[in-house]
Amino acid sequence: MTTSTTLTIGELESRVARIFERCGVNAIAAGAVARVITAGERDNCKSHGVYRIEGCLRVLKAGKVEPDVVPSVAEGEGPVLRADAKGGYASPAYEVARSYLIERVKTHGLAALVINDCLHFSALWYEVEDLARDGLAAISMCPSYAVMAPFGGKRPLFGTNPFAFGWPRKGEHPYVFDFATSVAARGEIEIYRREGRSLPEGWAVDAEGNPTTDPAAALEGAMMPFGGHKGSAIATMIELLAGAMIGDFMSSEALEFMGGSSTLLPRHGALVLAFDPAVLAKGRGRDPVEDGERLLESIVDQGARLPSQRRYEARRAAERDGIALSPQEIDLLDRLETMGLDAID
Ligand code: NDP
Ligand code: PYC
Repeated sequence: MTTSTTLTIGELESRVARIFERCGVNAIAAGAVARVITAGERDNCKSHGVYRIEGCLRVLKAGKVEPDVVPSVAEGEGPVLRADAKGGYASPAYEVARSYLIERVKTHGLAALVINDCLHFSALWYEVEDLARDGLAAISMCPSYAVMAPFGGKRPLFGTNPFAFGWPRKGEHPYVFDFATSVAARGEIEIYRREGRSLPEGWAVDAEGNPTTDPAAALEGAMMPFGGHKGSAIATMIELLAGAMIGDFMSSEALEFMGGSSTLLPRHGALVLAFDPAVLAKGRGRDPVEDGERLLESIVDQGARLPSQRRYEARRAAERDGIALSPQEIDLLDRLETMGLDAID
């Protein structure tokens, strides 16, 4: 019989931070990475929770992410804020830049945070929800590494290119959606492989371009965009805005940088756009957040659920009951904590 072990959110976060520090990551970065991974597990986003630790450390062992850098934010006053992650993980760069970003949005009504040269492994809802809690509307996007074919094609070109949006609400959790522009996140396919399950039809083609439901063949072949030509176009936009436009890698270059292997997490840039609704609606005599509220309530009134509702429910449960981890997950944490990078293949 398999019995799970329950940790509090704080206990899990401390364990994850200790693992990263044990592997040579400085305390600032280890704390930021632990927060985002723990938040993923807390909200039952399994593909970006504890599961991600091994991937993050594999890149570290391969020497493709810098463990001991402190991200910097370029000086200036304009609406474009540039953070240099210096080859480290993306989460510390976001944490270092967030208060500057909010200040710029308050000054200009809108601002863009450009993060360059980061190892991005996390769920994007984390940042847009955080900004929406400060009363801002926010959009976040990044390329990844070339594992997805364009609609009508069969060869990997785009990343799974996630896109997230956050909107502030009064007295409620922010409205947040966040999805990969592939049919599913790559992390999901890896979890199917690990669990020996077949993929649903239409998620991927194998290396010869034939449709496959075998996760291993899918990982060797190409994933498909969601929504056919529509997802493909959004993925293209993300390559352009959060790759070419910010002077950073697009997904094919990110894959090349990793030596062509999609077993390592990708290094590239990221773009976060934030808006102050009160400034953009100024002089119109309307409250955009209240107007938004009417829309969101009308969605729920029809019996539909809002995106992130599942996540917020999982969070409430985790805050009340803790986070249950499987024996395999606990074993992984134990091994990483005692052996550090020696526990990574
Ligand atoms: P999902 O398909 O699991 O979820 C997409 C969104 O739709 C979520 O906001 C989800 O909310 C919402 N949703 C799901 N079902 C419904 C429903 N019935 N009604 C209303 N809303 C619904 O996401 P993906 O698998 O595409 O992506 C998973 C994660 O992977 C994302 O967090 C993404 O950022 C991350 N990712 C990160 C990458 C990176 O490079 N860093 C690359 C690719 C993906 P809820 O969560 O509440 O179900
Ligand atoms: O799940 O597709 C994914 C992913 C790629 C990089 C980080 N997550």
